[in-house]
Amino acid sequence: MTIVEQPKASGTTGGAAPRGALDAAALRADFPILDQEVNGHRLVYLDSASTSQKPNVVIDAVSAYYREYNANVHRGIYTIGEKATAEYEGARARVARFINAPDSHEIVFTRNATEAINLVAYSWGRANIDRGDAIVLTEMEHHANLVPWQLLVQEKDGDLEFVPISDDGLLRLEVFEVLLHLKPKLVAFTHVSNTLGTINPVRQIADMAHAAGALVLVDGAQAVPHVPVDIEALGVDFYAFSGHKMLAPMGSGALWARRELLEAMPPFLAGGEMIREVHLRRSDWNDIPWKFEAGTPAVGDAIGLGVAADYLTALGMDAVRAHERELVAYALEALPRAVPDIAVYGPMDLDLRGGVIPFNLPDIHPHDVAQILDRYGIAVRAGHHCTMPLHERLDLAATARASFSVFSTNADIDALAAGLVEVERIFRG
Ligand code: 7TS
Repeated sequence: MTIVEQPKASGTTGGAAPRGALDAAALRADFPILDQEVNGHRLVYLDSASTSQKPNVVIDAVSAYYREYNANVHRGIYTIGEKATAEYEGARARVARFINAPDSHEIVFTRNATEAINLVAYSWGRANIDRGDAIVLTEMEHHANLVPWQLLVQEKDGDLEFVPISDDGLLRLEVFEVLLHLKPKLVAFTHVSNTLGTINPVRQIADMAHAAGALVLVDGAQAVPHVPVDIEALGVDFYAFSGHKMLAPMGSGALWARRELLEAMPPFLAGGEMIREVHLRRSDWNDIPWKFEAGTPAVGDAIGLGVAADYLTALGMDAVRAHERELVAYALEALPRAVPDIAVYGPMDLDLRGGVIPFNLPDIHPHDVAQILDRYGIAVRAGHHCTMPLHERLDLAATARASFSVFSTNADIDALAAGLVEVERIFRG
């Protein structure tokens, strides 16, 4: 069995040597999907904000689970069942280490960030939000961190308030300060915007929210794959993220929450696994985190998530961040050079921006842009990226979006730039 070994990433110096810069070109060998042609061209995958590609170590770990020790967890008296349980719980410890969570029992495995946020909205939210209570969100939230709160306040007759953004895509904290006078019970916001790339000042916002008596939930779906995340340093109460955006399998994700909150929260989904004792008319709940993991979990996917976390740690999240910062700098220069009339949105300060480039070409619908780019093997997303209110705020129907991961290179951006020249040639003749 292979997966207990620490994954090695080929783009690192490895061993105990100081972590160097990330060699994305070398790293690409770890991602088998990249070694193919699409429509006669090298696949240029620029949609990692939707989902990242998966390295061999993750694919192999999932495969090893199914080939060698597929069994249900927390039940087996037999060897492969014990092995599955040990690897599943080991994955929880790996994920906890990755985000510097103080206690691995504070990690609840979920299917994705959406489920993690819904868990909080249903469990904590329904127990704690009453008539007239305010929840503060922001204008840049993904629908996953908006709609669950809409449902909650509709049910409870609560109130949603929104921190507006500036024209360059930053949260207007002076307005947030005023909203805190409403004494919200919860402040929930994204760490990194999936549409604008904005990196929000989590610690500062959390400190302001706590000073006003609110709890803080952070949507980390676009942060954990791209910037170092240290739960202790961030000082938040809930942190939700998806595995599939951080090189892990589809269907993996996690919620981190402070132990005392998880212990006080009622169950979300009910059934097997999450109980200690069941009688016909009442039941007792299991300890955390299993209280929140009803039914048979996605064991192989969780194991893959643990391996992905170790893979990113081996690369060094500082190196990952530095690499993506360089890609953004390169793109912000290369794209307008190739197509001078391009409009690029989001903060232009590279310290405040992750690896996401939303853009438009005048009078060309982003769907057409994406479709023509696909002819050249270039994958970008077009649409509202599940941030319709943000697009409304920016007065945009839609945008095209290129987004990066550890395996993205300047050559990918060059291909995008050349593709955009072709788009303009086709549309403008
Ligand atoms: N939060 C943010 C900030 C996201 O970007 C996404 C997905 C989610 C939550 C939901 O993640 P899920 O794994 O639960 O679906 N964002 C995108 C995107 O930008 N393009 O496709 C999915």
